[in-house]
Amino acid sequence: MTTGAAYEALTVETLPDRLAGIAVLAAKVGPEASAWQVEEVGDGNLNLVFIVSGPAGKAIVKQALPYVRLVGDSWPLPLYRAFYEHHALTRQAARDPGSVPEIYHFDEAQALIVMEFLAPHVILRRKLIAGEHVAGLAGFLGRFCARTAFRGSELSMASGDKKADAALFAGNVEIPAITEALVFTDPYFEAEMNNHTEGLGPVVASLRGDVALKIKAQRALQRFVSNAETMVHGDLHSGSIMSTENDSRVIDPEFVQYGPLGFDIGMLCANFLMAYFSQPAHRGPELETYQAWILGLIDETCATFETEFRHLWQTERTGILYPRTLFEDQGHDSGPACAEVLAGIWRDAWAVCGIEMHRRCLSLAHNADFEEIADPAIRAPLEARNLTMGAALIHAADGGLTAAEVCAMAREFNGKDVL
Ligand code: SR1
Ligand code: MG
Repeated sequence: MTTGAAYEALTVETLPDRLAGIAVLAAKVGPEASAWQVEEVGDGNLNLVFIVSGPAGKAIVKQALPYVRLVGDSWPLPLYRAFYEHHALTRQAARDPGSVPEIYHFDEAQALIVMEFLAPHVILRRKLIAGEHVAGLAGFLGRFCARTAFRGSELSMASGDKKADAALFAGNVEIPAITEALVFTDPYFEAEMNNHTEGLGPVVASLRGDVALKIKAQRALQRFVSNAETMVHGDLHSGSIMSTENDSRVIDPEFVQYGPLGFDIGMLCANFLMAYFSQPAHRGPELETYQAWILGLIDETCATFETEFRHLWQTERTGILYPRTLFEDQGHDSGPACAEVLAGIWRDAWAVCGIEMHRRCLSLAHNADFEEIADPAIRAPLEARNLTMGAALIHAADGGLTAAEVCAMAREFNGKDVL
């Protein structure tokens, strides 16, 4: 039993003995810890992830390491991120039931969460690289983003509850600080940990020389750190989603914080766009059809987000913001107010989208969509399309872009020889 003991990272060898006393884990996997099989499968940048299997079934044990796994112990990182991930998962489960894995047990001192083993789910990014389809994905993600955004904000929550939550998550300092630097700032100068594909030099120089772009990226950062509108997942990319051919869940909200309503959906769309731009290196004759499917995902995710957000506006607007007392009770339609809130969400979302497209090619943590293209001569021109579209998005974000316009931009950049 781990409770009360000083933190110690688990290994496949020590896990059965150390976690044997967790009744709910024994119930899920089997009563004899000596019969458990343990495999460490963490392929993310930060944590240990174990699959524990036994005669009764399987469970996941996720444990934070006291440093950034991707870099090593030269970059310490607080264990408290497991505490915030646990609280985020609890809230996401309440705000969008069935959207996240079930939590069985949380041990704060060991920074570990025992949770549902999702099967046969795999990381969505792997499916997008493999050219697989996921039915219902856009609807699921559009609803997830809308429900967690709306229900975590003062559009819905009592002001005191929202303030208490914002105060709770305000303690998550170092993890969002990674986003503040790696996502919003490092792409735009020669930061120490940056790297980019050879051959991209001219594109990178042009982005870094674009002062107006840097101002817009910093403005987006200002909103990210200062606009505590809702509880955001904080790292909603295709590696934070697990899917089968027709079911999906969101995982890994350790980057949770209070932030702009449009942050998660913006980051998500960026990862769809990067999947789109990388496809020529991964697909054969089905390239066009598959790329069209990815753009359809963006369109449908955003349309579902809007529909669900408007629905919640009509049915669950119980917070202090845009109250019925001020609109419906006065015989005034609140539709224009909802439209204005949505317009602000999309302004933030498309700016974040462009910035995320930049950081995944220029900053520390690249994504497999591009990284698994072994030949830099193939990778660089695809990344160049992605980078230049990212810049166009950031510049255009304030102009009331629609998802359809963003998809049209993607088609245009996909046909460009940028390098
Ligand atoms: C040092 S952590 C790098 C990245 O991994 C996480 O998944 C986040 O996306 C973070 O930016
Ligand atoms: Mg993660």
